[in-house]
Amino acid sequence: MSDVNIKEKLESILNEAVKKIEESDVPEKLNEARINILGKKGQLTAVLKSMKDVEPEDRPKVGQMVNEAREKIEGKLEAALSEMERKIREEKMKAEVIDVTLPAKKNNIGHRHPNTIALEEVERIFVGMGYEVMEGPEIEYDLYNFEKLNIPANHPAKDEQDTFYVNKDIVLRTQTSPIQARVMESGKLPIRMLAPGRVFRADEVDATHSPSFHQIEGLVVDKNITFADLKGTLAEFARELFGENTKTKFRPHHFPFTEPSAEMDVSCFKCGGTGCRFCKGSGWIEILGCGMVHPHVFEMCGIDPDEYTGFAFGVGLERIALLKYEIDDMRLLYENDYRFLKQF
Ligand code: 2U9
Repeated sequence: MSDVNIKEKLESILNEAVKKIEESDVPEKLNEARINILGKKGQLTAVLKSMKDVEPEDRPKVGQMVNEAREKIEGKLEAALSEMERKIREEKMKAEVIDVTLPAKKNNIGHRHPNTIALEEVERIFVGMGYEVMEGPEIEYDLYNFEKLNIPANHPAKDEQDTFYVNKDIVLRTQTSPIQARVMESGKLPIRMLAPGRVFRADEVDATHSPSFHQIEGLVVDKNITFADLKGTLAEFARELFGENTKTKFRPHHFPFTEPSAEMDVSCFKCGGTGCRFCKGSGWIEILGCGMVHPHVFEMCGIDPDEYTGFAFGVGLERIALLKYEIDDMRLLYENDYRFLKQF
């Protein structure tokens, strides 16, 4: 090839290179152009390889022409790349503009559920009186949920209408009492415990019922525990929960697992007992069930009823939350709407 031909070839490569560089709009395309021209199999490299066909005396001149072409192309590639990078930086800066005068974005950290607030309050009161908080399985043996609590086979609570059966021996616990039955069986005495947890009953959903709700039960077992201990403890609990002027009243009741049994009412904390819409005019609000642990329950859980006595109580957690926070529909507690939850 003559040096004139090579000069023409170099000019055409240079023109094409300029065109390709100008057409490139992203660094990747520029790189493609670089490989096409200056790469191992690139056009300019091909010209260099053809130097062997050039007359020896022309080689220095041709070599110089090739080098000049390479330098020009490299210069243009470099200029195009730095211009592209400048534009990318500029766009990024525009997109990321920070206005330091804007108020900070608030992090939404959620809110404790009213049930949780009420549970922690009840736990605080009883832990303060020396109680321990214990948990147990939500899926229980019929034996612990009913049998050991003196609830006989023909009791209405055992009906399939009221209880979710997994099979004939296993149920979704209908109360948290099986926790206490298990603790009593473990044989460590005395006992002062709180048993909170989720329970299940085959109820239709309405403003006061749900197939899954929560209970807090309590149990005290020791020598010489009397009904006076029960009354004193629960009256103190009511005063701490609803205010120091809260009065308590115990009405006789029946539970299979306690004898005698009672329901405890508290004086209405809205009207102080004179009667209002909140307490439906009676001045009293029913709050919990309680009683002295039935001797038969003690026997079935391996405790001698001649040596030990005890009292137990049970309260619906949702009932406490609804009362304390004046919520009139239990379903609101299960919807978990943040606008509702954050009010408490
Ligand atoms: C053992 C012995 C006795 C737990 C008790 C109640 C009374 C009671 C209800 C309150 C509202 C259930 O959620 S509710 O419907 N509970 O009235 N519970 S005495 O007695 C026990 C528990 C365990 C071994």
